[in-house]
Amino acid sequence: MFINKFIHAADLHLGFKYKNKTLGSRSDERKNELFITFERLINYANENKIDLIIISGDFFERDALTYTETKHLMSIIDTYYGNIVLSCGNHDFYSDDYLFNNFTKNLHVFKTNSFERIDIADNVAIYGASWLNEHDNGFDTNKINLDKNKFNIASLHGDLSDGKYKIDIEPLLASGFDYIALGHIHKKGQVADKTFYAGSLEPLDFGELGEHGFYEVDTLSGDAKFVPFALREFIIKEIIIKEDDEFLDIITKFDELIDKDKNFYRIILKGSISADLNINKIINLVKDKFYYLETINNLSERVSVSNEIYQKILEKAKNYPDEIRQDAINIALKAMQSTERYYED
Ligand SMILES: [Mn+2]
Repeated sequence: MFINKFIHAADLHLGFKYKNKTLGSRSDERKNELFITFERLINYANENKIDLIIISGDFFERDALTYTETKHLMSIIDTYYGNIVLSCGNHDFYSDDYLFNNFTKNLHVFKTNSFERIDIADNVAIYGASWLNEHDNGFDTNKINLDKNKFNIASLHGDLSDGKYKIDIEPLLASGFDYIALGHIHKKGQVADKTFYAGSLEPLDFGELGEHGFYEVDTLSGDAKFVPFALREFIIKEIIIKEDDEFLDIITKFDELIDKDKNFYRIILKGSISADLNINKIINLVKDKFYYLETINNLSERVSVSNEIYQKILEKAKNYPDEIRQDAINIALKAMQSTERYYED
């Protein structure tokens, strides 16, 4: 068999539980969507004739995945004509009682923390290692003598910078791999020569902004193309409200946000708002346009009195002692404000 293309994905975290319902009423739906996207990934690979999927760890949540979910996962894998190669991460570390042992023919799992080689095609060699416990794995990553007639892939789960998840990338770079597939950091991107983090396939929370998906790698050219694939994005945006913004201006600022019916939005409200306007009422009016909306209110309330009245208050306050002057001004402004509104009505 000859493999033209393969997919590098990581950090699917299937079975992930939103403790304390951190995404509110969308928590259970999001958990389910992680499975849906894995199924979409398999369909994508089937439709595009991609023979190989490499998953660089945290495929599932070892502690959380239920028996029913495990069976569901197996049934999805069974629909794939190609092969999946998994190097386990800290969330799905390998042990003898591993869930997937002896269940699926086309799922190949690295079973030690030193490099093993899996051959599933004539032109490709896949090296990888797995986590054997939750902490302090200590990969053995020595320089490897590669068969340069093949496209050599390495797959690992960990962090290139210091810390307990550290992996030493130098021996791998020195070996001359054609592609190094990493997992653990949930943000996609190239981090060294031919070395990529796929990022989480679906972002899990507001700590994982931006596009999410997988890399599709061509074994002839060596090109790695990022394919955006996640169903939703987590977006944090500021809305700045100006003192003279009126009700409709503020509504428009919410309306202008894109894909409101699809993405997870966290809006940080900044600036100042006229005291005549109730921001909570406005949020209640717009929130139905959003799939998910949470707001952080950093607004300062503007007191709306005419300049003439404001100057009068300042004039009176001059006679007050320094310590209480500002408080007196605020109290007077609040009082005048209600009076003004009364007459306006
Ligand atoms: Mn992870």
